[in-house]
Amino acid sequence: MFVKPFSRRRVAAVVTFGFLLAGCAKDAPQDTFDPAGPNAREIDSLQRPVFYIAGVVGLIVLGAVAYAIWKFKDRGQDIPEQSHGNPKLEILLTILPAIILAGIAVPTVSQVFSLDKKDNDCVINVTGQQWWWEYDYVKGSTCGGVEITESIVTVSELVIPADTPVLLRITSRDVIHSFWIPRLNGKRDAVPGRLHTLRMEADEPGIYTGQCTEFCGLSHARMRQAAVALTTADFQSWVTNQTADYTSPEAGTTAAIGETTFIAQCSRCHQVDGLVDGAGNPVLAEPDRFVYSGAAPNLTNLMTRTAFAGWTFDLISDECRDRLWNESPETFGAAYLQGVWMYSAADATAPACFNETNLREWLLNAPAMKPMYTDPTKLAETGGKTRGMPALGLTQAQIDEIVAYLLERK
Ligand code: HEC
Ligand SMILES: [Cu+2]
Repeated sequence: MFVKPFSRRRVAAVVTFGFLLAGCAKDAPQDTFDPAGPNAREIDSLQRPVFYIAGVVGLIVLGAVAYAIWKFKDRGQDIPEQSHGNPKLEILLTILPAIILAGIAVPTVSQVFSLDKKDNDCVINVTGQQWWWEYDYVKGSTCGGVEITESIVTVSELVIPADTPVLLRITSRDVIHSFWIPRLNGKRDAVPGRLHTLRMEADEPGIYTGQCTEFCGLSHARMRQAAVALTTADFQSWVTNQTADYTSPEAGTTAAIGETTFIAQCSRCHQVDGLVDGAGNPVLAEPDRFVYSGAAPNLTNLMTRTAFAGWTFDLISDECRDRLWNESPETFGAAYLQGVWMYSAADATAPACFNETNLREWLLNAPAMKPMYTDPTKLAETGGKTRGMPALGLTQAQIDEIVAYLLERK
């Protein structure tokens, strides 16, 4: 059957579908209309009235257009008398919007300044890179009473104390990215060579997600991020764990073999703090020699994170993720601090929540999981450097060893 492209039924279907989609916003984890911190609330309290006023103006304009279309429709009547200009109407239509805009400008400008306060001692450097975020907790900062006595470098999942403002200092190593956790604050561009600050605070412990909002290449959609807020006591435990001394796997285990494999295959790009080689020398990554934009994620405590590679692939199973996300603010921290070991029995030898499939797939062939990684045949053009993580041609046995080793990075 032939259907006219703009049949009434089609239009009705599109409109209904639009309303249905709008309904999806309920319970969405990245909803700006559902603020979870003071800054986001301040923005919400401004965007709502502006949205309503704009909505009313929009309805009036649409109504006037519809009326004019209907009233002056060509019914074969004479061409109306031609006139030019209507000073009264023009002045009115200039002054009215000017008043509305001035009315909106006053709270907007004052809010720009109030959101820009730099009134806290918890400073975290945030660096965007195709296609993940690096966080560096500045040594000497105090976050919710917890002192950061040595720098902590982590990836994608920003852990902060709840009920405490943190100051993010945001930049980029390659192209422009934009940092955005909708329920906690507005967006802030990450521009190479510039430092932009963003003050952020979460009311309660929990997990707040976001994503890069500046198109930054074909894996832009796979550049996500999360902020995890913990009580001060839990945040202290997190900091203690992140700065704990390195422990080598027990000799003779698969993980111990994995340590050697890791040094051979991975540590030229990835830092694991405290790792030493067979001769007892520190193993230091040199990602600037091998990665186009200069860095690779720090893997010291990989298993304390819940997702990886731009927070795109889960490191925990769907079931555990649902359970974690539904924890109350009181119980959230205890589960989160266990990483992939959350919800495991105390005597468990294997973590209950580990999403092994995703990590194995990644180690086997990362470029297949994120578009626009460097074509390995074109390495000459980039001076041997790759964008993203290369496929290393590992055997299943090597992957087993490395996974066993990484499981102890908790
Ligand atoms: C040539 C440099 C390079 C080598 C070698 C390399 N990687 Fe990577 N790896 C990267 C880069 C760059 C990323 C970030 C990719 C992204 O998110 O788009 C990454 C991401 C990862 C991640 C995700 C981390 C996170 O929290 O987001 C893991 C896990 C990982 N690599 C493990 C390994 C292991 C294990 C090896 C050795 C078998 C290895 N990598 C070898 C460059 C490298
Ligand atoms: Cu980006």
